Amino acid sequence: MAPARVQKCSVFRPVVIGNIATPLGHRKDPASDHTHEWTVSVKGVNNDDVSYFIKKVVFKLHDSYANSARSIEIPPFEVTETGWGEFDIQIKIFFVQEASEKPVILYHRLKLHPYGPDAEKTKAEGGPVTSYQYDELVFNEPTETMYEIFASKSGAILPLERSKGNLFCQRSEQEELDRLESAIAKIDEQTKHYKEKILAMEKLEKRDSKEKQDTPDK
Ligand code: SLL
Repeated sequence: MAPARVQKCSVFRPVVIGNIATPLGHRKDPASDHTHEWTVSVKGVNNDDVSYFIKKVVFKLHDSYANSARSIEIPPFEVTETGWGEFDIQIKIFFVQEASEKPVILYHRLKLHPYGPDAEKTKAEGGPVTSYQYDELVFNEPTETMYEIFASKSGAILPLERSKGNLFCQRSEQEELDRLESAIAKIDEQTKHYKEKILAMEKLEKRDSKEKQDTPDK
């Protein structure tokens, strides 16, 4: 029999997926083309436990890796490897049996090389490169058992401020909203500007064609 579900209820849990990569530097094996060591992971924000709702994670690596589907059944849900190239990692998240949910598939582009505004600096220092993204797993109408489990664990509320090791917090969320708001205002302003420009051009064109009509051919 299908498990009873809590109607009209939605519960979410934040997760952080991504990778850290470090150049091998002097640890590089001259006989191998591998240049970096990296770890891809699925974690809770602030390293919160996620194993009460995630049962296992299957990381599907590039086919150039032996046993490219890595199934991790106990936390931490992560895979450490060495390699030379960046590629998309398919991350299939399986939930605990009580959830009675299908697995969810997310993707992460493995990053080895510095990017963004500090790229040159990070490259020069040879420091680690990180690429993490925040996501929310949503449980619509969770089973009653799962609802009880969620209710017994707090975990949907982000910390107020950033800390070493955790970038995702209420402040970063607010900063993102502020950036979106100012980007929208900028686009509105540009749209207005171009609309006015088009209207002015249309007006000119109308005037020109009217002038042409009014001037009889000689
Ligand atoms: C690229 N499309 O060309 C990507 C492929 C492949 C990454 C990246 C080594 C695996 C191994 C490795 O880093 N593969 O030797 O086991 O950049």
